[in-house]
Amino acid sequence: SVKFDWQDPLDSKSLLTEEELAISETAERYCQERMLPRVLQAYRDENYDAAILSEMGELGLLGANLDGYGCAGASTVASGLITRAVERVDSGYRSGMSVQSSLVMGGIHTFGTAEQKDKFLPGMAQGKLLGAFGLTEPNHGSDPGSMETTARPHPTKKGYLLLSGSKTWITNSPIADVLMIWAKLQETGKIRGFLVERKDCPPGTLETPAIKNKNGLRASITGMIHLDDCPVPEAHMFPDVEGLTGPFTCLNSARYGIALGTMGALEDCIERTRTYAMERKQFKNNPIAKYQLVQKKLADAATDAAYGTLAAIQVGRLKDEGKATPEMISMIKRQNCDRALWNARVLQEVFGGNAVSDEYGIGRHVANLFVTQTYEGQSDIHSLILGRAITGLQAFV
Ligand code: TGC
Ligand code: FAD
Repeated sequence: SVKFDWQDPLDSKSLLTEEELAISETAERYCQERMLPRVLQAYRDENYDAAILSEMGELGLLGANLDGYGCAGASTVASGLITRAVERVDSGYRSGMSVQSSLVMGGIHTFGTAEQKDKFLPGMAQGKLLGAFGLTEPNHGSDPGSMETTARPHPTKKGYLLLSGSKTWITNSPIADVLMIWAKLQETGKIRGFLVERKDCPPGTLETPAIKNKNGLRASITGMIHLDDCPVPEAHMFPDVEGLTGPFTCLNSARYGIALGTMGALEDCIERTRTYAMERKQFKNNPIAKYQLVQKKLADAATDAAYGTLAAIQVGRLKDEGKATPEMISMIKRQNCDRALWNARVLQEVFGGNAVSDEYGIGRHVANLFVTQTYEGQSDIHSLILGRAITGLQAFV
């Protein structure tokens, strides 16, 4: 007879292919066996272990939905199942891989020349070459179209441009070998994408200081990027893409990964809360899991995780068929991040005073999930993207 499975209430597994199930299993095993044991200390020390990316590379988990260059060529849903496995452990670890896989590798794969792809993608797929994605600036976050970073022709060196400006809140920037920088061509004012290689930057032209003392996403490394007349060969500019379409196309993939990823974090919150509530006894030796108010919290969270997962699988399928719109991705990114954060905050209550101890893990997810609601388009910005699509009226300005 068919039984209700509280860990997969709407049987999302039945929608997955054999290959997707196998990739998901490999990712879950790696994350639980190799990542989970180090996350608490990493979070306490605010220390990102870059070896994680090379370990994931060895397992074929980076850029998994890309074809060629040592990538697995799997489906969009498969890549989302990997982010879900990683984010079940920690959103910061998922951040490190989202930037590598979706933003930087995905951008090079979509917009790069044959030479750029050959040069960067195989090393990035192995996690030996690390990437960062520089869009946000100190004065322009939700509105990247107003960016101030510029690229001007090199006055003396033919075939080179000079990049100047600052980017902030950039995941992986302090450790990245390749920095994808979005800047306006001084001549045209149009946004273009550049691949800056740290090893080729003369001293003083590229600085990437870490941003320390974060109160969320502490297992991920975040920093700034300062460019001071940093020379970059014209051959490292994406040849054809112009305007915000470039960075936003990369963001479509990364936002998709976050939508399924946050469901992993929420599922971990549910599992931790259920375990705790079954063991913790109050009032006549009853487990607190027996009380209706606690059960409602678990029911709400399990429902949101199940709905969010199904919606993300549907959008992933449409994406592979070329039928997904950016608004669909805004919808699942916004909804899944918001519901994961809301439920995690409510489930935290079940732990009573112990919620304050980092050993229970729930507080770490709550702090991380605030960040997921903020980056790659804050939820209210996604509301406005949806509102514009619904009414035809834009409310940004
Ligand atoms: P708008 O007029 O809407 O669009 C400008 C041009 O861009 C095109 N476009 C898209 N193309 C592909 N995919 C999308 N999702 C696209 N959205 C827009 C659009 O067609 C247009 O093209 P064209 O040819 O007509 O010029 O531009 P706007 O300036 O009015 O934009 C407004 C808004 C709010 C939608 C946009 O600026 C926005 O999404 N803001 C949020 C910023 C954001 O998401 N930043 C993310 C930074 S990266 C990051 O956070 C990484 S964290 C990673 C981690 O650690 O996991
Ligand atoms: P602001 O744009 O100043 O927004 C502040 C508030 O105002 C938000 O609530 C927003 O919704 C609201 N708001 C703004 N405009 C409007 C409007 N028109 N109507 C209504 N409300 C509005 N960026 C990168 O480029 N690469 C990265 O790798 C990266 N990694 C990150 C890692 C971390 C840990 C964090 C915290 C951020 C990262 N970001 C990265 C930056 C992130 O994308 C931005 O923080 C985000 O886009 C919001 O921009 P902002 O912080 O400047 O906020």
